[in-house]
Amino acid sequence: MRSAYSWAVAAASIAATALTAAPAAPAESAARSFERCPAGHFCLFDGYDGSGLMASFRQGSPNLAGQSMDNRASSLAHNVPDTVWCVYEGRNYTGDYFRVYPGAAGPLSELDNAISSVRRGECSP
Ligand SMILES: [Ca+2]
Repeated sequence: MRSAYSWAVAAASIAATALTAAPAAPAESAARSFERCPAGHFCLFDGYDGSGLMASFRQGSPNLAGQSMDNRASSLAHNVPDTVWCVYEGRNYTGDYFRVYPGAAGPLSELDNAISSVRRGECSP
């Protein structure tokens, strides 16, 4: 059985983040947040709120163990314009998955500490 989850709250989440990031956000807080994810990258974080270890991608990874992020990501940030990304429970883009839309930033609820691969583009089971 496969299931797909959409990222419904993404737009609201990134909007709130952008507001709090305004001019004089302390460096300490910025370093722990989703804004660490560079433009043009898709990022995974160990912590729920963009904190902890971060792995950033331009194309993806078939095995997140290579980025020390296997079964570890608890939140994500999607800073790639105009491109859907897909995260998978299994290695090599297998198992449960969900698609992530541009601008998304927030905690992983369904696949918390369970993602093992991720790639740019539409989900293809
Ligand atoms: Ca985690």
